[in-house]
Amino acid sequence: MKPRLFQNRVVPGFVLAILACVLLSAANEVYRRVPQPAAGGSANQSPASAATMPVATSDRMAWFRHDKFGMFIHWGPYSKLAGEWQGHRIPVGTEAEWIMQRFNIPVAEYRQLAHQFNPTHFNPQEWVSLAQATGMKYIVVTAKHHDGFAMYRSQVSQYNIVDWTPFGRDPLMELSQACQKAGIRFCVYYSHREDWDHPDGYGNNWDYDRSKKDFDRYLEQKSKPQLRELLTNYGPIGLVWFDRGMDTPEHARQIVDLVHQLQPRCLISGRVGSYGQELMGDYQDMGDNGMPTGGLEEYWETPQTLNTTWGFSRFDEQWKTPGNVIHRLVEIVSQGGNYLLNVGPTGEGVIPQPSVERLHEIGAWLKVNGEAIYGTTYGPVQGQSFGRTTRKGNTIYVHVFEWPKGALELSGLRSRTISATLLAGGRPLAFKQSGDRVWLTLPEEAPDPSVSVIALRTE
Ligand code: FHN
Repeated sequence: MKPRLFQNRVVPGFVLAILACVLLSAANEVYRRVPQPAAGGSANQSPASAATMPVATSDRMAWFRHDKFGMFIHWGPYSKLAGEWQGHRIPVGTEAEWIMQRFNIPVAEYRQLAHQFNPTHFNPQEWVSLAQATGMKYIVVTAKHHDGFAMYRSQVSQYNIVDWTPFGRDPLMELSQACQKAGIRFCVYYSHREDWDHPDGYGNNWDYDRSKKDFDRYLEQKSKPQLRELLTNYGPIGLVWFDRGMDTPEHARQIVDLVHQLQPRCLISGRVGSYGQELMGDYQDMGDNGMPTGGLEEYWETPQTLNTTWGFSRFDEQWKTPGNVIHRLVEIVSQGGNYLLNVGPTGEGVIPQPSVERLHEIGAWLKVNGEAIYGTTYGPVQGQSFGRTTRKGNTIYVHVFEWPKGALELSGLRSRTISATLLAGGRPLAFKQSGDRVWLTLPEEAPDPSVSVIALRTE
């Protein structure tokens, strides 16, 4: 039986329905019909005719399998609040992007706050260069989070960064172009079910009366048309990161079909909907910050924070160390997974300095040891106390967490070792092999304080 990783969180509900009618009609005003994309699309779009062409899953997954490491970006009007609203603080350890829901901020008020969102320091090239310097190969940016605010130019609703804020720029367009130029895969997060702004969206039961919601209306008025815009106007999209599942398999199927119709090569995250044994997306997502426990048979990914929140909080200083992140990366990749590591830019559009510093250190490690990560598969030798292994062709990469004194013993090898080399510095190591056991002679000092890697070329 295939393991299932998706965890759908239970949402706390508070019903404050006093303003529901007023807000319902006000919010409806800004949702309007969007012109359908013309068949064929523009030069950088997937042609509509390609929609009918099946693309083999393994072919579509090739980049995902190879790339291993991506940058998650949670950014929206909540970033400006930075974890505090009217003196109420989001406790450290919980998500600052949930501030609207946590304090039941009325839609009308949150909309006013969003009016003031003006990230004038946003520089897409800087973000993309940082991702590159970190060794990240794809970027997943929030096009719309649960607060319902579109971080791109949307004709579906004026409630978007171009029409609603003094900023007036389309950061997703700028990021997609910067990504394309740099050779980084551009991907979007889209909250397809949860929407606290739309009267029929899931999750806001403090402004809107749950019993009056028509979820299909939300899907047709907002979720699907906005996805259509994203998949039509922003060039090739590597994957759409859906979150928190869907109410029914039928609705999830509609979303999947829509993506496939517009961009057949685009991948779909597992959280689009998962029903018993049926995975509707292309790969599994673990729970937030989840680490594998072994035995995973499918393509999978784990989204993780660098401190404890996704969206920016000025109170959260609980940063993971670069060493911890490198350990996680190795652990994840040694079990065949991908690591999607989050940054939460500020309301001004700046990635916080503690994140930048950590990412540079991780990037420095990957510069030396990247061949033991990218394009590798499960390690052939699992469950070793000293560290982990990955494999590419006939090379086994031994990632040493605990550097032993003098020699390292490795058991469970099925082939003869031809050479052993430290990736840091390229120094060859003496070794002996007997059956499935290899003894490697090590220098006294670990070349890397976090994880040192030895490449074993085998027959
Ligand atoms: O509710 C979201 C949360 O804000 C964040 O986007 C994470 C990222 O994996 N996903 C949801 C919770 O699982």
